[in-house]
Amino acid sequence: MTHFDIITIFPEMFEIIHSGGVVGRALDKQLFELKTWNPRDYTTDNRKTVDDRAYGGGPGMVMMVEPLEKTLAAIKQSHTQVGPVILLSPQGKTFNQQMAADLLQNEQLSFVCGRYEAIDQRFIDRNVDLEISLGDFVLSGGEVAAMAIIDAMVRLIPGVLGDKDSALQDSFMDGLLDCPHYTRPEIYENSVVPGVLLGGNHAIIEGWRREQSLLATQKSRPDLIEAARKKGLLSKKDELFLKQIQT
Ligand code: 9D3
Repeated sequence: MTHFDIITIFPEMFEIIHSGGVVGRALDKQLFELKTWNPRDYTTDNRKTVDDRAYGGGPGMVMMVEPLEKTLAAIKQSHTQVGPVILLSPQGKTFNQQMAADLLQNEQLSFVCGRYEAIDQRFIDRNVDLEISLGDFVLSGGEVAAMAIIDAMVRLIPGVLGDKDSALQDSFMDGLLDCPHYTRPEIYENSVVPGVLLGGNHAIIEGWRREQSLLATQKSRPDLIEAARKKGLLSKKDELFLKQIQT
């Protein structure tokens, strides 16, 4: 069972994980364990200080080494087997589905959520094994990123999703974007459901869905088409369809 240990000065943000949804249910079923650790609990001054001004000047505060390192020591003491220490950071490697699967091989993971402008580099150099970013945009801290990563990982734990959802996940793993989906009513105002989906011919429906996936991927993520091609995931029929739509 994977143990997620999260270092954060905002542990309340993680309470949302317990309430409802696929991940909340997985927690109830004890399919993984999640614990938050607050660096303020590992301070020694009356004000519980975890940040200070930057050497060299400049705006913004920097998270101090000692409270973070003491928190990490407490985490390590609480486990017989410890895994990598991951810092959520805009400087990190961009997260993806493959990283989610790879990280799940660990029995325990420690996530460090930064706040303020930065973390003292000595904490990073001495303790962090891997830095992960969600992408090129600015968040207020690492907490939302840690939740996104844990959500992606928990979905991959056996027993968390039903069989139907697992199959869906596999189809995402073939590297293309999903096709459009429809449910009742058949006509909404003037918008109709594509006729092919009402015909009941499953081979034709699957062919249409594949084409729609290729179309959606070509339109918003052409890089994924090229990646799928390199992995040999595109058939002759797929290539013919892509040639047809490029004009
Ligand atoms: C605007 C502030 N930046 C100065 C150049 C530095 C900065 C410090 C702290 C930017 C963001 C943050 C807080 N972000 C994260 O902790 C974070 C993050 C993100 O901002 N974007 C994408 N992924 C991540 S993972 C953690």
